[in-house]
Amino acid sequence: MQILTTIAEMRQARLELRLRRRTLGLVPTMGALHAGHLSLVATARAGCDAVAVSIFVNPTQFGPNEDFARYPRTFDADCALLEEAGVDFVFAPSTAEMYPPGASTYVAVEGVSDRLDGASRPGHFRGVTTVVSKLFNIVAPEWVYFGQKDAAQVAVLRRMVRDLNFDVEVVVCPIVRDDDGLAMSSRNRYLTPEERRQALVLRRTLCRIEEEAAAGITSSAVLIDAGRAVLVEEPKVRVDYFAIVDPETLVDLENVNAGNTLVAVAAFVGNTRLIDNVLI
Ligand code: PAJ
Repeated sequence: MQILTTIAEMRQARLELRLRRRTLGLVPTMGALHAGHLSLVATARAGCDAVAVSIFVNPTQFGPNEDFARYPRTFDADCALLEEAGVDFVFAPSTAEMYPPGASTYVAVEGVSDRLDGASRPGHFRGVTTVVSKLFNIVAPEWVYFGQKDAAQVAVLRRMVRDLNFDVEVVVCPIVRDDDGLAMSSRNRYLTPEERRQALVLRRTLCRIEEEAAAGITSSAVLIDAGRAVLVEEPKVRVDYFAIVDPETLVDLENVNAGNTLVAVAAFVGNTRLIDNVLI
């Protein structure tokens, strides 16, 4: 496995693959890797000749009062996991490599970037779409792998790929959970044992909605009420958003659209913001 820290090295590696007619899959990450990230890597490994994983804690997607400075950075452990997973390239540029002084160009997907996480975290998705565009230009993968865990991010990035005609196929992988049902996240390591227990209410809420929908309830308002009845079981969990939306536009749905409905929740457990979702 090669660890590349400059854009020039990454471009050279891509060029050599192309000369050998090898395809490349990219898994963008911010590191602090867990089994969720590794499931994306395994899917890429199965579908591409070569796999690149980027590790870059992207400052432009963090708000001024968010956790950029304390975001977990576990580079050596990440590389060990990626080596084990059969990854060919780790692209780990510095902040200055990605954003040289004076960098002032952004990619913004209007509308959809302002919903769900975009509504709570102004500017977040502009940072995501900018860095992912840059990664596409640098790594030039045939396939890129994202997790359904970040459902709003998937909607925004799919829209960007379509609108800007990026020559890359987006593959979305299912949410990986811990045994207790909590969706894996790099931020779970912020949780105290008590907060971790409280956080399980998010999964229980989504399961309740799934059950009610399976029983034939289609009204979003009725389903949200059923979900809220579960959420209040943990009064210390502060809901940020809880919505039933179209998975492509992230616009609220009055009624569940069988097979094409996203139920998404975000909440603060202590100071940690967690998200989870289910497609019904
Ligand atoms: P990060 O939070 O590190 O996540 C990297 C990828 O792993 C994302 O596509 C995310 O959806 C996926 N992922 C995280 N937890 C998962 C889980 N439990 N199951 C399945 N997939 C999971 O998302 C980002 O980084 C950044 O915004 C990035 C796209 C890298 C741009 O900076």
